Amino acid sequence: MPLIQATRYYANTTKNQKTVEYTVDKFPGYVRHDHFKKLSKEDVEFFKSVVGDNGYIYNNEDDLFPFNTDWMNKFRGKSQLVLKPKTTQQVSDILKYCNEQKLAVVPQGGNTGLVGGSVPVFDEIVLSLQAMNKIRGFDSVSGILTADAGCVLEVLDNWLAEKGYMMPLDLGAKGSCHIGGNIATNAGGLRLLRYGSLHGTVLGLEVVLADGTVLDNMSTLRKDNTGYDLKQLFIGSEGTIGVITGVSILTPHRSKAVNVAMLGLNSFEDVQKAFKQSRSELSEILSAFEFWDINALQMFKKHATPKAVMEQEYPFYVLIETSGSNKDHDDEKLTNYLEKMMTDGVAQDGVVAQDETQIRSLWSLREGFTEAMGKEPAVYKYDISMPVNKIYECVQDMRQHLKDGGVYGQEDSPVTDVVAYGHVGDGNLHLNIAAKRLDPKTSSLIEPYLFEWVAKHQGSISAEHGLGVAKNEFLGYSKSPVMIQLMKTTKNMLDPNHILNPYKVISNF
Ligand code: FAD
Ligand code: 2HG
Ligand code: ZN
Repeated sequence: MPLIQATRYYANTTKNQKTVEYTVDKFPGYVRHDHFKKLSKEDVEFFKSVVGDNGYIYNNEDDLFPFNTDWMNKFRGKSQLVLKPKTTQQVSDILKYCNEQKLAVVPQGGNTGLVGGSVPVFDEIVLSLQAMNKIRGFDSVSGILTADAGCVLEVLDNWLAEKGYMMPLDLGAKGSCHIGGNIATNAGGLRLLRYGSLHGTVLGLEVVLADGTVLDNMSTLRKDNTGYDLKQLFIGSEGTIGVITGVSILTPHRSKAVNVAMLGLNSFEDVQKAFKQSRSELSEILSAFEFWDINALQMFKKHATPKAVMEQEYPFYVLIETSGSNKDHDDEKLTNYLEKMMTDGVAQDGVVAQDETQIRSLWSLREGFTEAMGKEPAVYKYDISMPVNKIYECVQDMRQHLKDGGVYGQEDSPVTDVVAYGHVGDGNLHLNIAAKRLDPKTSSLIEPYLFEWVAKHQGSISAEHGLGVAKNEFLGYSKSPVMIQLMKTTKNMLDPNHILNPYKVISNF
């Protein structure tokens, strides 16, 4: 099975200040909480005394723009101040002051979040962790890494590679996202199937609470059953109850043998068969099982230099990665599996990467869909989880629903495509609806229809990206009233003045 070489896809992510609308203009309905103070010159003077002359950006529209605008160019705030503390003590001094003065704050990592959680809605101060980027320590026996929260995921992974270890998570945004941001969003990514969620791999956290208190829970223990596991609260809390400043994380050994294959299939039924079989045949060496549909491939080709990785096109594709310690053993297992898939008629075609460059090429196709979608005039982005056998039913149902609603299927329809990709192994679908523009009719056809569908099938309205401002009002589709009340009680207890990331996750108190 030869690989037809794919070229790496680099997107143009240059943001254009003039064309990105403010969140409050685009999505009217937000009201600035009037108990928040407006930033004064005296406040800025105080912050300068904490972070020094190079630790802030104030009142400079151009320099503030990248911190005010999210990765998708969909959400834009109006902050006049970005703070870049270098130490946990500085974060503590900043939050203590903000809490006393009732100044609202948005913690920000690499700003790659996809639900508008990392940028202000109004004039909240941006607290960027980018200057807190030091590795604190590494135990090469246990594989436990301690680091500042602002370390970039890929930088950590490359650093660990030299020691024969790797980060237990990987995602397309690895070159920009921070480990603190990953933890704050409880990011899943491409290898959750193998290494599990951050709720398992994070061993300890250092968190600065809203009033400036430093919660030092930088445990490097794998076992510790002494009461409540407080760090878990902050994993996936999206900057609403504390600022993560330090991380202790368990890292696995880097696999000596990595193989990547891609299959072309005729149906989602076949995708499921291929997945089921991969679990039994590849078992302990299976490290990723990803899927996408033909629409995703075509979207990629529309925005990137065309690259045919297979001569013919198929309705579905899967990317399978194995990671093990014995190349011959893994090659044999993968070959047997692929041959079985072909002879059983489950797969119609397949390619296997022959070297590291080809492995990267296949992965960059899978990782490139988000950037390709980002080049469409408008995208309705959903990240849902459900039983695996429902994943494509959901996509087909949405296509039909949008056609029935008169917004999809005709030359002049506002919706141009309904694209699906995701992490099959995690029951996680990324449903992306491309449109000529965001319009109220299409929005009201999709929401809450999709969330009702997901809830009916015992799914989650946000599998891995979080709620931010994009999904917060729909929390009730995935959490019961009792759970939401407990979340509110927790928020009120840890951040009584609601200064941390207001308007996100839980909108009303
Ligand atoms: P930001 O975007 O800066 O912030 C995200 C949220 O976390 C915000 O609410 C912010 O307030 C909060 N936050 C950030 N840092 C801290 C901190 N130190 N303390 C407290 N709160 C903080 N996600 C997945 O789960 N799986 C994927 O496969 C995946 N792939 C992606 C691919 C691309 C191309 C892109 C652009 C995004 C992808 N994402 C994916 C989205 C994902 O949530 C993020 O990329 C990542 O986890 C966010 O990290 P960040 O440092 O950029 O955080
Ligand atoms: C992925 O798995 C990311 O590629 C992004 O979670 C998903 O673009 C998306 O919707
Ligand atoms: Zn994903």
